[in-house]
Amino acid sequence: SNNKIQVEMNESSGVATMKFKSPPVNSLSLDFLTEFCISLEKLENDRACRGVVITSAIPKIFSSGLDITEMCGKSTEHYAEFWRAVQEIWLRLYSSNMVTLAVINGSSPAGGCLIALSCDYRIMAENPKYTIGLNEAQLGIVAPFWFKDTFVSVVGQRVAERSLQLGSLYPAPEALKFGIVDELVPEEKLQEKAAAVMAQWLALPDHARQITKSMMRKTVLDRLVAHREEDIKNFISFVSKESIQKSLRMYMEMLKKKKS
Ligand code: CO8
Repeated sequence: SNNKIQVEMNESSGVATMKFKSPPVNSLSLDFLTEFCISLEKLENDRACRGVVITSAIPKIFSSGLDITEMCGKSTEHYAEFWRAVQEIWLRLYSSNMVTLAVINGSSPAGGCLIALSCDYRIMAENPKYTIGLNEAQLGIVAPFWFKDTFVSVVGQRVAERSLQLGSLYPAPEALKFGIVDELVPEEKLQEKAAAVMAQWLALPDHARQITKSMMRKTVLDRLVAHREEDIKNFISFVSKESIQKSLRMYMEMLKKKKS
């Protein structure tokens, strides 16, 4: 499948726009993550592309995070393949040489929040109905150390510690207050603002910005690279526990009930 993410390249500005379009909620399935990786790699290798805007083509939702069905009732081999893909997209995005800008035009829980946190800058639609955060604890699961590291590097130890323990999902105004996002903009102004922010970041020479970025992010990246196989093993043993399977099933049930 090759249609879950739309990529448009603006040759004159050197900025690509990546739009998530995987109904109903842009959940990060194995297929989605694979396509995301390929799209990102293509842009990374395109010398004409200096920046990428990551946003959603689905109203009200940026991304609902990892596809929970990929973590329920599957084989050990499947869990390993899925988790490797989650690691891969984070490693690529967090270490990207391009300027990465998250334009968060809807709710962005858990893995969706991780994608946004991994960018260089975040602007969010000014709508208190849209929430963002690492809510893993609410599902009875634990955000992996590199989710935590990424979060700490954006908001600091105290906000990360409290938010992770409570699994807090913050409405946009609170997300701004706690530094999870950098700016709020009325939804209809998001594109205009994104172009202005990109222009500001691209006004500098690439090499100085790239070296600075990699200096800032190296420790956090190296920690996963050094423990990648161990992290996959941990994920498999955690997600295979009957108690965790039960928590995930109950959470999916809760989502379905909330509907009616
Ligand atoms: N995965 C799979 N299916 C999902 C997910 C998801 N993350 N989110 C929603 N869906 C499904 C719903 O079950 C529903 O299915 P159906 O139509 O069959 O009933 C459909 O998508 C539409 O969902 P909603 O009706 O809930 O749509 P709304 O527009 O009302 O709400 C939300 C959208 C806000 C995104 C809402 O669906 C929601 O809160 N989803 C759950 C988000 C969430 O908590 N994600 C966490 C995933 S875990 C993660 O990303 C990190 C895990 C780290 C690993 C830890 C080690 C084990």
